Amino acid sequence: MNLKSTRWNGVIDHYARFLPVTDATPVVSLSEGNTPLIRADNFVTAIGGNFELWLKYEGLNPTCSFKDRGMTLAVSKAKERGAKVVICASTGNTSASAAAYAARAGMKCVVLIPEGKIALGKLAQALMYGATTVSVRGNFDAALRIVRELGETGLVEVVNSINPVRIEGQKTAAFEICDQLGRAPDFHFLPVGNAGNITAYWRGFREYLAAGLSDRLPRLFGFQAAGAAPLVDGAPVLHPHTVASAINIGCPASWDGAIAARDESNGCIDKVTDEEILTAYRLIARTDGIFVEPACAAPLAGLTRCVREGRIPAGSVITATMTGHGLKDPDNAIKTAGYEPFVVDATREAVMQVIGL
Ligand code: AN7
Repeated sequence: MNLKSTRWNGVIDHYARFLPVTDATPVVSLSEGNTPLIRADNFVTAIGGNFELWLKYEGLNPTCSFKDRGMTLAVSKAKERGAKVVICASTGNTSASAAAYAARAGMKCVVLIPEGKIALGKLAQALMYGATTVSVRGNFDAALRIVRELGETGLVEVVNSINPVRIEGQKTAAFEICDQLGRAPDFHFLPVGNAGNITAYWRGFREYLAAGLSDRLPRLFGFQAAGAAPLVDGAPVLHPHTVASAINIGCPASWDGAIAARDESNGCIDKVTDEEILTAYRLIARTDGIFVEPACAAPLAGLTRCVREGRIPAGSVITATMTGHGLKDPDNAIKTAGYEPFVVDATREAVMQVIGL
């Protein structure tokens, strides 16, 4: 017998040659990455398209968002440097991920979140992993400003995507998409908030092409929420607002990276309304059984509009990042579902009546 282990040991282990690590780097991993690429034909039919749509379901990472790809690297490098405290500002997912990886590394974690503006599941995660959780009376941009200032003291290690190794880790999602498809897609759609991820995907797709591991570059189509669309409007938004709390960001840190990704890929960055986001959010759950958080529905809403405007050539191969799991945000799910449970007496007849039998 010659059995070979197929165990997945995380993105640093799998893609080390593309990442800034050495044998001396203490790898802090939760076996993140290797998330499924799921074809969503029913959604394509529902929106009247004629192409392949593949969803990179990043909600199946260890803390249920794509942030784990960058956080494994950020925390490993922080540990390598001997840091004792990591800190971040977050709309929720970065804080959940930082808290988990810091716990695993035996480091203290401090997270700054905008008071009352993060989804319930994400708050539960930060608290449960034991992060010092600071609710700031202000928005994400204000919290990030404070984190930048604290970073300059040298006393704490910032693990927001202004830390360049975060972007390095996140580019592995583009590698995986190429590996899973056996090619690069024609288009890649994704939500845009602080703009680290669109920057990371563009770097990943380019590096894979340069290494001879893919055959083309996709056009990147990023979507912001209409109430928080600084990259589309061309100026920071002072008071951003959207139901998609993950991307409620008025002044993206990776502004230049996002614009370069858009322009160099012949792509676009556009905005969609909260109403369009919620429609797509519910639709993808109903048509294909894929439950994502509202931010992920921004690119799906954008794709819906692109189809309506005839901008997607027939037969295209399209991928889209579903950045976070639907269970992160139970409040919006229950509000948007449009159904409530039927409450009945505990009898067979009562249940049959509800079913209509
Ligand atoms: C589900 O957690 O910025 O454009 O502080 O959680 O790379 O910022 C989250 C962002 C998309 C946007 N989808 O990605 C944070 C944070 C989800 C997210 C984005 C976020 P970027």
